[in-house]
Amino acid sequence: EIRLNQIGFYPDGAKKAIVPGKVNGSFYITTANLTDTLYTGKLGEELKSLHSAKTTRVADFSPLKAVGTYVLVVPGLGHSYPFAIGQEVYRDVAHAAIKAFYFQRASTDLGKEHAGQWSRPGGHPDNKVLVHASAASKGRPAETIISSTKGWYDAGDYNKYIVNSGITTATMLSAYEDFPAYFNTLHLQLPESNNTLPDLLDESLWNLRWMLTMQDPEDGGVYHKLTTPEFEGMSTKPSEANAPRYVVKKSTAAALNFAAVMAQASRVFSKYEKELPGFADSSLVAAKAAWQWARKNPTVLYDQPAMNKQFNPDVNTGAYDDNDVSDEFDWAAAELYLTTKDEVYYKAIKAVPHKNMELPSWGQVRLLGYYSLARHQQDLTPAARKDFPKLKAALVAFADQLVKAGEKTSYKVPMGGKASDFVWGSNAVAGNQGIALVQAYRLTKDQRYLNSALANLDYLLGRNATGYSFLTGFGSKTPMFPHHRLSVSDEVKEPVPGLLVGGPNPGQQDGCTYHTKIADESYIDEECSYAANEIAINWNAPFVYLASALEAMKHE
Ligand code: 9MR
Repeated sequence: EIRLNQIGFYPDGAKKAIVPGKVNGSFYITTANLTDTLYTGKLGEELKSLHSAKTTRVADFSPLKAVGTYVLVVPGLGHSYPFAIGQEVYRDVAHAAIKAFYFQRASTDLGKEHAGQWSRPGGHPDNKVLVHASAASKGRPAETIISSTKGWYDAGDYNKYIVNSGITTATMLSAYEDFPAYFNTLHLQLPESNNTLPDLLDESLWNLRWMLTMQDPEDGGVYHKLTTPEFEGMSTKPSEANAPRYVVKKSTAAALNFAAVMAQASRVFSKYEKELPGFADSSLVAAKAAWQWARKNPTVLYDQPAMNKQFNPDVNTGAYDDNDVSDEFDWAAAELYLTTKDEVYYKAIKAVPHKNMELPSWGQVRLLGYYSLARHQQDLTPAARKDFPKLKAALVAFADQLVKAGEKTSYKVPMGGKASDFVWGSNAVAGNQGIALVQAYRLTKDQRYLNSALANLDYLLGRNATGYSFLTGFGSKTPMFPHHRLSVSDEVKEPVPGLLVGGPNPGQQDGCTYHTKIADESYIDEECSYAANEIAINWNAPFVYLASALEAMKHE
């Protein structure tokens, strides 16, 4: 019943655990074998928040700074899982969350030396993919065979979706742009680790190379996804999956998402011309062509049921259907502007800042462009420089709301401040809030933002109503049965490590048996549960950003 970050805490960082409101009095931090008491504290006042069923109290032991492994003891309740206090305490989770992308790679064997017990023969070569009737063009009529290899599997399924892999890749590239020194020395045991590119960029390239194949060279349009018509069986191994794969319908969202990511990639990889000759240039050409296509086709929304009425075969996999692409336009324009410095793109952004400041998610990407403008604030041209003070104020105000929310939740974390935080993939909400807070910290150097970001990492690693550390393989109580075909179909008991499950979601769209409807407890560790216990690349990436940012800033 004691909820805390099951990995641990920085010596000089805040250290809080949450206990049920029913207990009161003193608490103790002792050595893991319970023999020596290092700290005694008093539990805080009883807390109740809107979206939580139980009352809580905080056990704050921030003054304890000695490096070691401990437990927290509450008389009458028992003791917590062991946790560490140490420098670089999130190093391993940060590394594992990036390495998880390697495990998600399509079209390749994973060798023992890189994947350990999760090594596996490759699957989904995707060198013979069919053009779906919905995606046919003059140069590529229906059933044309194209090659579209590599990329990451999206989630627990084996399909590849541009919109979702776009925000994911952008989040990884943004982590690199914000903390290059940290990532330049990071070594992850990837097949490419011996080349001169940083491992994070090598991993990102695996998906960028795939994304580039998703553009129709004839007109610059971008297919929405590459997929089997139906999801494959839960126990199908990649090497045994042989259902035909299609590229499906070009969409405005896919084109803009692609344009944004390719523009950012061009910027990032321009420093690696020697290693990747021509890559930065061709990425920018591709980005511009996709942007032009979207300008000519601004309202081609992805509507799967409507598509299925018109074209064969029916496609019933993830839709990533977004009815409003105005934020995608803004994001693509911002990235193209920053890479080219051409104000034509900047002027294509509707208003900076827009009144709709929404937390990033696969369908809501406006702030990604704002973060990029902020990280390149030194290089802005006059039009953008003029808007920047207002943009900065808006980003800081956005983070202020999160800090405020964190003062009111019963877990004292920004996550859960609003009922709508507990959506499908709520753990990505926590991660993306963390990114917004890190951005505000970078703009202000105000420690409150960093403390709140860290509180959300605490949430993800155990300081939450479920008591789970949501990253597979890390923590004492951690998901063992994610809705993840790679983990289900292999012979290994432990799931693939470093993957963030979706998290509490009272929507319960999977129809599995949950124990409760209460928002922050609506989670089960069962394979059945794709609405709370699937893993997904767009949930992992904000975790990568958040954990890496905290580690990186330790060294700044
Ligand atoms: O993450 C997506 C979530 O926001 C949507 O509500 C949900 C239903 O459309 O789909 C989720 O994405 C899934 C995708 O469609 C297919 N691969 C697995 C994804 C994670 O569950």
